[in-house]
Amino acid sequence: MTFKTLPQDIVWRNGRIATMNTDLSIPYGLIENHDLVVRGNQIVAIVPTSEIEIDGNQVIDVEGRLITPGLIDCHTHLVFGGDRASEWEQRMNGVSYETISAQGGGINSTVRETRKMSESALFQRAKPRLEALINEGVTTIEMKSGYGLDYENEEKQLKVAKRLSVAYPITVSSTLLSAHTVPPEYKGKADEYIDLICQKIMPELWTKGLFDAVDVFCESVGFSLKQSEKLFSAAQRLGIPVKGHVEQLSNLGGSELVARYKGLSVDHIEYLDLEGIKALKASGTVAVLLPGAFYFLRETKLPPIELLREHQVPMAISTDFNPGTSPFASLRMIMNMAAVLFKLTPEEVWAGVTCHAAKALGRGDSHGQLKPNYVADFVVWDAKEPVEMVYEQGSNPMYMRVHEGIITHTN
Ligand code: DI6
Ligand code: FE
Repeated sequence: MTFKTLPQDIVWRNGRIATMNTDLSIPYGLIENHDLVVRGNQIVAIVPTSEIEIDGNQVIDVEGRLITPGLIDCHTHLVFGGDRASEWEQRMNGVSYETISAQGGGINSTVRETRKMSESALFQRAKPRLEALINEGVTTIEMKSGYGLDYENEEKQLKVAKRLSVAYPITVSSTLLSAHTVPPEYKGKADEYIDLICQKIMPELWTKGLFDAVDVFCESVGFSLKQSEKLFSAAQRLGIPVKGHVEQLSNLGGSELVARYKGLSVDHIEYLDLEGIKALKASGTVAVLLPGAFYFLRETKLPPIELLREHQVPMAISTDFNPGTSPFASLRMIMNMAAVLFKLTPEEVWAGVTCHAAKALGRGDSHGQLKPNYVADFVVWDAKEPVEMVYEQGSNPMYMRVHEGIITHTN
């Protein structure tokens, strides 16, 4: 049967198309000799070149290059004030974390700096990082609050994320992470702070449409299981999807909690156990792996990759870009780390930054794969094989970048 295009369609021809279709049982869902047909911001067909009837369309010949879905960075703390380079220098010179904390370092130093800065200043600070990610092929990114820790400053961070999504050709998912740490004015009163989030920050900023999901740092140095559950049940009453920073430094059972609330993702999970994995499988929650933080903190406890694989829990990977534990504005480099440090296969790495990352953002039915009715977000690479983008670092093989059907970069 022949596919007939409409005059305004754009036909992408002669690509090796790594569809990342989860239902195709070929590596990377890679197909050749097919045309990718884009109508407006959507893919309408991927059909054999011999079975298409073209009527005055624009045909773009990519001359045998590789086409993949745009990269999705599903966990970042991109918007913040100040930096922690000097603090890190101290650490590298042997000063202990306790001493640095006692001097006012750590997360709360970023909170102080973020609170001081205006929305415009924060926007300027985030720009180069976002541009770096866009320039290497990222088309969807998640950004968390969590350095404001009061109503005004959490709102300010989320507004910056919104402004970035308007100023740049990129799709932004925003996450409320007010439960990142207890702010100084609530020291020793974590329960009261959780109440503030549940009663004011979350419902009011949700009503303003400033975020898409709620996150918590469930850890002995963050919030307890009980406090996390209180947050999740308040979120559930408002119909807000949840996710969690869990099992990063110890196993509190945060993954099972997220799973019980049918959460989108559990992130970090070095200390995840079999019970947690079974719960994730049952709830369809994505396991988000963050090798940048693992590397930067010189961790040695690996996430349970083999068990996740065995139980077919979808694994995503992300930069976790943040000033304290993962100052890496390169998802490509993180892809390499996921393979080398976490022993993911290159195909798993690709799924981790496309289809599975989309699912971690609740966008699994519209992003992260190349197939009809999906958003036309893709990258044409000056490469033949998907492994090349995992393997070589430092050079940039991005040849063209397409966001919502529109070419944003050409080489
Ligand atoms: N886990 C982390 O690794 C980061 N946040 C979190 O919940 C640390 C963020 C920071 O140090 O600023
Ligand atoms: Fe994080």
